[in-house]
Amino acid sequence: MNGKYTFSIIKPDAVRTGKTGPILAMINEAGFEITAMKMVRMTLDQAESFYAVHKGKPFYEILVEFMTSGPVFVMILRHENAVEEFRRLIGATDPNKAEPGTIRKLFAVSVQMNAVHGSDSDENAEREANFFFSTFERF
Ligand code: IDP
Ligand code: MG
Repeated sequence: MNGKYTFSIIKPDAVRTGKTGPILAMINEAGFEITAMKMVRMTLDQAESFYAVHKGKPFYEILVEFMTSGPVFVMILRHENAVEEFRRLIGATDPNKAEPGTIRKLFAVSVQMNAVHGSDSDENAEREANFFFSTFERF
């Protein structure tokens, strides 16, 4: 896993509480280049499809509900070894287990409302980027 791109979402909790700016600043300071970005309100269909790998897990339905509860920022980020480096920057899924100084440690309010999404593999980064962006929207 050493691709140059990853895909991220600033989740509804963080957008709603005005954390978009501080999170983008951290992403920039960590050396990631934003190569695509837009604000969207995910439909139920989109959220179900985006999180289809989690279908059947106990948190799936509330996750889908949460992710459609307000607008999010979706983006494609470029960096050497992007997937792994970005996962390091955001920290563990559960903010209580996230390293100090990570985005989730600083901005997440719970395991569910954990401020940001980051792809977990190059394959998923590509799939998730294509889910939201056409080639004309990528720079
Ligand atoms: P990740 O976002 O760190 O890759 P995943 O296991 O892929 O974590 O889970 C996707 C998202 O589902 C998490 O970011 C979080 O919002 C939510 N989630 C995961 N586990 C739980 C849980 O145990 N309770 C509630 N929500 C969860
Ligand atoms: Mg995941």
